[in-house]
Amino acid sequence: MGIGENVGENVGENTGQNRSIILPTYTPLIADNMSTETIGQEYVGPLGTYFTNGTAVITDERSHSGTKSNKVSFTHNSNSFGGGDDLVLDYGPGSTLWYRCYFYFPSTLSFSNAGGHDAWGWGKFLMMCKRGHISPRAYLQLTSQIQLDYGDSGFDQTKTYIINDGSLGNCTSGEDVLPRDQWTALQLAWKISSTGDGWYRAWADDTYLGGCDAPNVPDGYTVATWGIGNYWNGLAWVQGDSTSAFYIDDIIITADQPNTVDSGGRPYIHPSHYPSQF
Ligand SMILES: [Ca+2]
Repeated sequence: MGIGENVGENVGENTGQNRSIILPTYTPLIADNMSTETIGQEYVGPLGTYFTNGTAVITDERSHSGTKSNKVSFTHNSNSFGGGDDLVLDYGPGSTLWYRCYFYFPSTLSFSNAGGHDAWGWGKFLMMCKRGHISPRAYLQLTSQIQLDYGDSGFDQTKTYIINDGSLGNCTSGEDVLPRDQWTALQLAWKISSTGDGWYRAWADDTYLGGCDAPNVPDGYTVATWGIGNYWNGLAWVQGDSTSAFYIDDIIITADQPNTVDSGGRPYIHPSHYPSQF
């Protein structure tokens, strides 16, 4: 079963109160539906310190819950940065962080790039790392072939991978194609360890994309920084009829283990969980 085939009526625009199978009982670190943000202004985040460099702006063009979402834009032939922030506390070995966002990727959105710099077709999306954006960083990445225009073969075949830019290669199969023109929940979890029992796991809606062992973190390494669409390394490729903006809504980050599990019994933030439920 592919991403998006099993979400049924849980996904749709402006659904707001999607049916919840089990209400959340955990306490999140971040839960943001953009309701306190100002349309037309840069996203400031729940702590008021989110850094976007002008690329993330609140809009009412579409939303997953309520009336607002965060519209992230980038430009052709440029490395773009979707922004990031730090959590209040730091999380070291023994902690697990789950990080979930809803994304809306238009069918015209280009995930392609010019092929420069060090990313080679990767859009670095959900990101977690040491406070101050210090590596090694864990990413749920979205990838595409280089220099594709809208309509080119493969343009809509964007795949998902987990990587760690310290010492880990791709750890998911990359067989799952990202849905377009619908809200999709992407989620990355990281069990932080220095003793060999760490892991990464990823989901799209309620589909488990895969996971792998996480490298031991260095001495003194803790996780506090989180980022979205954090960055378009390799220079974005926006040519022909392709477009360069996507939407984010309903962010949840928790170090308190979710009380819902996927079909394999793995704890995760259920797609039906919303910031307004906390
Ligand atoms: Ca919203």
